[in-house]
Amino acid sequence: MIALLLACAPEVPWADGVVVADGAGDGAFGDPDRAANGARGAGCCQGGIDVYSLSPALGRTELVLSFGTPVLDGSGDDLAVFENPFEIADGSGRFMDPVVVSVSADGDAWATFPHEYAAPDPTAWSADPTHWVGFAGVTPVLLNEDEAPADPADRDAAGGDGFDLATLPESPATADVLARGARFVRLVPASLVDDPRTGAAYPADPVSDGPDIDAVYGW
Ligand SMILES: [Ca+2]
Ligand SMILES: [Ca+2]
Repeated sequence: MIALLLACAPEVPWADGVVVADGAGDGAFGDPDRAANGARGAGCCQGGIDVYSLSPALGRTELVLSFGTPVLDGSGDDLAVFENPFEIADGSGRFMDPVVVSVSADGDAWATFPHEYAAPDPTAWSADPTHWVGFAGVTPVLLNEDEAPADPADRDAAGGDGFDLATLPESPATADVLARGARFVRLVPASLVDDPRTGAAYPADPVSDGPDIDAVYGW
């Protein structure tokens, strides 16, 4: 019966399987299913709350989700990550929690999307979104499955950060993704990833407690 129900479950355009969520369960935003249930963004100027907090302080160092159907490399972007960044009311910049995004065909070999922190001082935090190139967790989320449905592939309508499988660096993992599609997506807080410019981890906003993942869509 369970197998029958699963077989009949409607296909959703977002990654709806939680594969790895170490440290999940604590706190108000400790349920990783909130990252696997579609996006419920809160618009330009406030952070959505239908999210899983990928908080390094709580031992949450990565989140791995799976797609029901592998995402193939089509024209332009192929997937989008929705976190909960927002414009700061006083105009001083954007509240962001940058995320490094990787994909895999088999959940074992990973290909990471190119990313670069282009701030003049790479050792200091910048609230300018143009300095965070190729990261997720940068663009506010307009798509809301309940209140503001939108094409997740339309950046102007949906918000979020788009990624193109064709931009992955050449590697065996990339070749596998391009041949079979991306079945898995891995999200890691940038504050846990070393910047080759500095040899140290990317800086985080001092008031941040980690990225809040709302959803990842593929098409
Ligand atoms: Ca593509
Ligand atoms: Ca969500």
